[in-house]
Amino acid sequence: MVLRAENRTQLGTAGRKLFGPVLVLIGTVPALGGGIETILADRQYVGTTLDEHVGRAVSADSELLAVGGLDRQDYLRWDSATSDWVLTGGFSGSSLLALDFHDGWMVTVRGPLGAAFVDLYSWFETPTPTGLQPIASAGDVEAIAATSTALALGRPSAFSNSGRVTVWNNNHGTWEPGDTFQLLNSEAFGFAVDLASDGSSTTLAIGIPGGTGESGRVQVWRRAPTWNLEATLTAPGAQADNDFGAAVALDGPWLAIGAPRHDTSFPDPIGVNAGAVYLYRRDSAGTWNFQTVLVGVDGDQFGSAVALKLATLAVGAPLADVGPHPEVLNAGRVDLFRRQGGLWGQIAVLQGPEPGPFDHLGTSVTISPRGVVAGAPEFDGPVDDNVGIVYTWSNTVPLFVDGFESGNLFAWSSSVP
Ligand SMILES: [Ca+2]
Ligand SMILES: [Ca+2]
Ligand SMILES: [Ca+2]
Repeated sequence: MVLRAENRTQLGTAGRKLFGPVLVLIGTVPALGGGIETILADRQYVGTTLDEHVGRAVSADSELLAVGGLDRQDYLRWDSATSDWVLTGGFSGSSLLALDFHDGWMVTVRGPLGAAFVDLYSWFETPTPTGLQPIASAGDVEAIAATSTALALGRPSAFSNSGRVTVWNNNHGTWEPGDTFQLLNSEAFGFAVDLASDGSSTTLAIGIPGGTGESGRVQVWRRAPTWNLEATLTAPGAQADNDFGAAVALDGPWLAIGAPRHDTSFPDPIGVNAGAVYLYRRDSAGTWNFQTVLVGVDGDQFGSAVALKLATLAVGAPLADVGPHPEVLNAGRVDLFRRQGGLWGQIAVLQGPEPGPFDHLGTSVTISPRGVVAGAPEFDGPVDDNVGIVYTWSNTVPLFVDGFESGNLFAWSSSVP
């Protein structure tokens, strides 16, 4: 089964655009209905200075939104009194490579170029260093994932043509170095990582998009209680230079893998680097089975970023042209899919209110119970270029999900505040 990412876009009335280091409410989001609709962002958070590239990285849960730029990291906290995100802290003078936040723990990579280090925080009212950092001291961490019990750091260029992924474990509040994963003679090992924990086991996905002329792979490891390689996945009909594994996202038994340089012969006969996202599902025997593939259109690089949570998949296509009249070149977009009965279908296209050429929306994307968040790090401000911007689309993620996979999204077995 092949589902095509719908390319139809329809811009509505442009929202009010304000600039400055505040999260600005710019509109309201319509309720989700049937069919594919275009949803414009309801809030935006804009960079302020030249080449700040705000939105290179984003991470969020229900209480905290973390925004990364080239020389800046900002943290916004959900204020239930005003029902809005409020800026509560940040860092500057650092070159952020990646960040993630989970279950009260936040890990960021920052530091001057060439000497980045990893910071680990517990988060209550303010970001509080644990006193254990830096937990890595190298300028080569490019991917991170975090849960309350484990961290994974991807260092794809750490060791020439090999790369490494290191795991740190939370031992009753003390973070300790754990196992190291490495694959010799494999380019870009650890370019993307994700972790999922279900209490008794931890799953680690390692993206290996490969080098020139190679097709990518993804390793899936499971710790219960020792690490076991459950699968090495390649795209069905794998092509060279598809970058399969450039983005990975785990959620329960589901794994989404981005291949942003996948070429399509259909629907576009010259769909060079249209991009694709492959979905796999783990069965009770521990086998990861290919389920479906979602594809972009010519040059979109659909699948450059993926987020998977709450039966929802958000896919960044940063080189998508959005329009319709005339199309804005490489403004980028985010496509939103929902799972129902084990099948995935597109429900929405997410855009900013005023897409600009080469904004690259969808370079980063994350899913919070409060909605989808995505970055357009080459967005131009009124004065300076490439200040970057982060958008939120509230109420685009279901609060209630059937955790037993029956497919009935309205029969809830868990709730997320
Ligand atoms: Ca290609
Ligand atoms: Ca394009
Ligand atoms: Ca720009």
